[in-house]
Amino acid sequence: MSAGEGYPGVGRVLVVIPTYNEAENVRIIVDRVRAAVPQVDVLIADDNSPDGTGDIADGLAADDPQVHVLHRPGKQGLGAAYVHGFGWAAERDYDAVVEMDADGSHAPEELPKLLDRLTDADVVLGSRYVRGGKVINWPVNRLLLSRGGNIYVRVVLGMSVKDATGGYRAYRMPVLSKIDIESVASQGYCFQVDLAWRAHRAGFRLVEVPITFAERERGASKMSSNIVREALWRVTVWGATDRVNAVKRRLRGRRNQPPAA
Ligand SMILES: Nc1nc2c(ncn2[C@@H]2O[C@H](COP(=O)(O)OP(=O)(O)OP(=O)(O)O)[C@@H](O)[C@H]2O)c(=O)[nH]1
Ligand SMILES: [Mg+2]
Repeated sequence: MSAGEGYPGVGRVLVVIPTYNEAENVRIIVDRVRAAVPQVDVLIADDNSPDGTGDIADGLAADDPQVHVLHRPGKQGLGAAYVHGFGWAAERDYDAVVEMDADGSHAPEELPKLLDRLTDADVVLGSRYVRGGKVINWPVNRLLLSRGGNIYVRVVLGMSVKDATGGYRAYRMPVLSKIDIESVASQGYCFQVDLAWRAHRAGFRLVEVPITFAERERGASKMSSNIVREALWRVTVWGATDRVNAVKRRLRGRRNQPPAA
């Protein structure tokens, strides 16, 4: 079992890192996390990467009792890997989980900033789009897609989060059980919006802290047009459902009001 003694004010923390073909990155990211915040444990959730990422991860775990590996049967998307990893954390009584990409876009050196805010929040979102947040080395089309997507999410869902698609986050464990994480089917970017939206609707306290997001330097992106289409479609459906429910509630309230004297 892990040796992590816990982060002050938060408790036992598991950093879940999903990987698919990240052989060039996995050792670097794990080393950076362990050096930046020695109290936290790491779980690599690998989807049987053909490039041998899982074997490298096994080597890291063999050398360090705070590093663990979840071998999954095949590529099933980022969302499924996180749901599996969070279940693994719940079974082992962690107090909080962190989402982090393997490609170096999320700097482990910024993790203390996220965990420090978790002492008075339920969910902490690493945010590129609050004051002090930055994006480094992204082509203009990628930045426009991300900013546009976040504006769409804000307008359609009416949620005041500035960066709902970002994937550098910390959650207290009770949030995940309350929002029924096992039932989340969204993948890609949509997985991030889905979790923020569920936590927001359940009344949890979400806070954003500025992060510097850097484009990956090694390995290939798994971003695709399907991921964008999925997000657009699901967010639109959630927003429409929410509006319809609000109207129904208003009508029900009016019906239950006593007639004017
Ligand atoms: N286990 C697992 N991990 C995945 C899967 N798809 C992506 N990942 C991982 O999720 C993280 C984010 O994926 P990226 O390819 O960097 O996608 P992105 O950050 O949206 O795109 P870029 O900004 O272009 O890199 C990385 O650590 C990937 O290895 C998957 O199907 N299964
Ligand atoms: Mg990336």
